[in-house]
Amino acid sequence: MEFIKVTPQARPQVALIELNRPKELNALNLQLMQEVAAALKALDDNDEVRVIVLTGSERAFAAGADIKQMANRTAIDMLIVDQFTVWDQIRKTKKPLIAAVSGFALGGGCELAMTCDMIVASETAQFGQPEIKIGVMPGAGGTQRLTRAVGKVRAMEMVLTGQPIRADEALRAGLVNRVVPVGQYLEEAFRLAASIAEMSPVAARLAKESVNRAFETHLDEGLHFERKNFYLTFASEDQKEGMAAFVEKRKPDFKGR
Ligand code: DAK
Repeated sequence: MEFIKVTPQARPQVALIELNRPKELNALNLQLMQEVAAALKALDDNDEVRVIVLTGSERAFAAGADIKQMANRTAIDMLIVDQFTVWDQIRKTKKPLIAAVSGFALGGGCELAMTCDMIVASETAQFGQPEIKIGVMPGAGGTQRLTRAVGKVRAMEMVLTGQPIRADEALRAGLVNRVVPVGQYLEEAFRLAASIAEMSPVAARLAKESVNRAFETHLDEGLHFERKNFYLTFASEDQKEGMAAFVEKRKPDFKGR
C-alpha cells in the first residue's frame, strides 16, 4: 500500500485505515481509492475485526479527488477509468465504518466521509462540495447523501456556492455524530468503535444493512426488510447468548456466530 496505512488491530477488534498522501492533503487519486477498497475488503473478511475507522491527517481528511489527475481528462476517459466501481466497493463494506475527520473534507473527501456509516469530527473539520468552483459538480454522492443528511436548502447552498460548513454547523445539521477538540477526534472514534465492537457482529451487520435500506426504498418495503433481518438474528448464537446474559445478569460474550 503506497497511499494508505492499515492497522488491523489498532484497538481490540477495531481496525484503522489512514489516508497517507500528506503533501497533497490526501487528494484521492485512483490508486489511493483502490487501496482503500482493497483494505476494506480484507478487513471485512478478517474475523478478528468488528469495526473499521477511516481517517486522514489532522490538517486534512481529504481535499477531494485529485484535480491534477483529472484536469485533462475527457468524458470518455472518465467513463473508461470508471471510478464508480471502486466507490461502489467501498459503499458495500459490511462492517460498521466510522470516519474520523479533521481539517478539510472537501469534494470527494466529504463524499468519502459520507459513504461511511458515522462521522466523528474534530473542531477544525470543514465539510464542503467545492466542485462548482472548478467548473464541475459532485460526482460521488455529494448531491444525494449530503441532501439526505442536511436537507435541501443547506445542500443546495453548499453545492451551488462551494462554501464549506464548519464542524459545529455540520453537527447541528446532522451530518456528523459528534465534534471534539482536535487532539481527541481519533480517540473518540475509537471509543465509539469499541462500544459497537462489544455488540453482536451478526446483529450489527444486519442492523447496518437495514438502516441503509431506509435510504433506498419506501417505508413498507423497508419495514419488511427490517422484519426479515430481525427474524434472522434469532438464527444466531449471539441472540441466545445476548438474551441468556440479560437473564443471568452478566455481560454477553458475542462470537459473531
Ligand atoms: N487535488 C490535487 N491536489 C490537491 C488537491 C486536490 N483536490 N487539494 C490540494 N492539493 C494539493 C495542492 O495542489 C498543493 O500541492 P502543491 O502545489 O504544493 O504541489 C497541496 O495539496 C497543498 O494545498 P494548498 O497549497 O492549496 O493548501 P492550502 O492550505 O492553501 O489550501 C485547500 C487547502 C484544501 C483549501 C486547497 O488546496 C483546495 O482548494 N483544494 C482543492 C479542493 C477541491 O476543489 N476539492 C474538490 C476536487 S473535485 C468521482 C468521485 C469523486 C469525485 C468526482 C468523481 N467519480 C466516482 C467519478 C470528486 C471530485 C472532487 O473532489
